[in-house]
Amino acid sequence: MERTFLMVKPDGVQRGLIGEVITRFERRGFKMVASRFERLPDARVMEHYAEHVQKPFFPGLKAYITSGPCFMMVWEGKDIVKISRDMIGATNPAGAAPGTIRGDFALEIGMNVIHGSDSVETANREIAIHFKPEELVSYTRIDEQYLYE
Ligand code: YYY
Ligand code: MG
Repeated sequence: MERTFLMVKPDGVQRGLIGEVITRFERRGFKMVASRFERLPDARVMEHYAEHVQKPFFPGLKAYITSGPCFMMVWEGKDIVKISRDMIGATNPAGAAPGTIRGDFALEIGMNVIHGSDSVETANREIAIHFKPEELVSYTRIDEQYLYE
């Protein structure tokens, strides 16, 4: 089953949106398989955002993402990478559709509430950066027989 890495960023944590984010993914039928609440160490920020380290916005991004704790999660379900990106909405909340997390809760590109992996390959890379294999819990959700045909 496909997995993705999701992270409520410091603005989402400070604004009390952890529960809102979890509820949206739970109700869609996805299954949380790992989580951790922590302030990200610098080294892991560099690894996580390796593709952005050289970009002009990176110093601001690094300061923001380490400004407070994040809520890190691994979620599982059919087509979760694409569906979760659709649920999260466009990177710049100004262009994020209403009904998406960013479209409902954010205004600016920097503080956009949540991170989600953008491809299956990225998801596997990001899960490995933030979690050990033994931290991922395998279990059956009781409603799976009414979610999967
Ligand atoms: O995957 P996603 O979070 O939607 O966007 P990315 O293009 O990967 O950028 C990561 C992160 O960097 C974005 O969520 C906000 C921030 N950022 C920024 O502050 N300014 C930009 N011009 C582009 C991205
Ligand atoms: Mg990205």
